[in-house]
Amino acid sequence: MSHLLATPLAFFSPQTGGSPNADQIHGLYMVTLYVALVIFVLVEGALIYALFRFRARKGAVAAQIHGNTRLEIGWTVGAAVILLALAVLTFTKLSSIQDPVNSSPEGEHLVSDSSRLYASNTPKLPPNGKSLKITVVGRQFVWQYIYPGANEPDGLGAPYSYEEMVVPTKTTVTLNIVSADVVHSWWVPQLGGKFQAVPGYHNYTWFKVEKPGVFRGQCALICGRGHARMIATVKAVPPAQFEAWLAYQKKQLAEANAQAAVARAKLDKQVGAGQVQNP
Ligand SMILES: [Cu+2]
Repeated sequence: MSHLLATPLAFFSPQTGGSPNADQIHGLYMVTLYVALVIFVLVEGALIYALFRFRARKGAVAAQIHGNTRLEIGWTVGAAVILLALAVLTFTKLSSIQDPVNSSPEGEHLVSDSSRLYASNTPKLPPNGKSLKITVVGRQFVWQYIYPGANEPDGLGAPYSYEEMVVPTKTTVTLNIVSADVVHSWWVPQLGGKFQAVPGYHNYTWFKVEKPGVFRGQCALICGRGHARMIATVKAVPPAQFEAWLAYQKKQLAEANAQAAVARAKLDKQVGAGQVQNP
């Protein structure tokens, strides 16, 4: 029964399979969907039965009924009990959605103590406090990702990428979501819930991808003319491949900075240092 229903129901349910928090959201949704399905069948079944059984016939006189107290109390209490049960279930599952899990041994060497780098204590951290921190910057109209590995304590020289975020599998990634201009919304459905990128605020979420894959998302809040182009891709690769990629990004950035320094020096000579704006 459940697998027969699985395909059509997957159409109505949140995407899943990328990260444990997305799986928990999906599980919770499915419980509600099954309960709703049973109620739908019962209500519609009773309606169709009544339409057929009590349809107009020659000589038939409809019974005049003025309410049914027991029935009315019954469906009120029944609905309240279902609502309460779903609320209790949701609250018991909430921590497994919000709280990151530890990284697997394969990703252990990529994570670091996350608590000390946050100014506030709002972000949820894994039990061991260690995660791979990536800052997500929403800007009109592209997502930017800043990775650990800065040369300076103030964060300068950190590797970054646009649009496609590369992450290691088996590793708990915590996201610090910010905005450089207007409000955007970070959402890669297979990796969990939706979070707003608000100027001046930090929002935090996490995911942990088990198997290599590509997960797609899209800015989920209209943020201006280029909103439709503001796509997001998360590419999960094995930890070793991630390290190689990160090293390559750093190398490319260093090379680009070196070239820029040469160009800047040349410009200084030509027009004088004071004339160069935004070097
Ligand atoms: Cu946007």
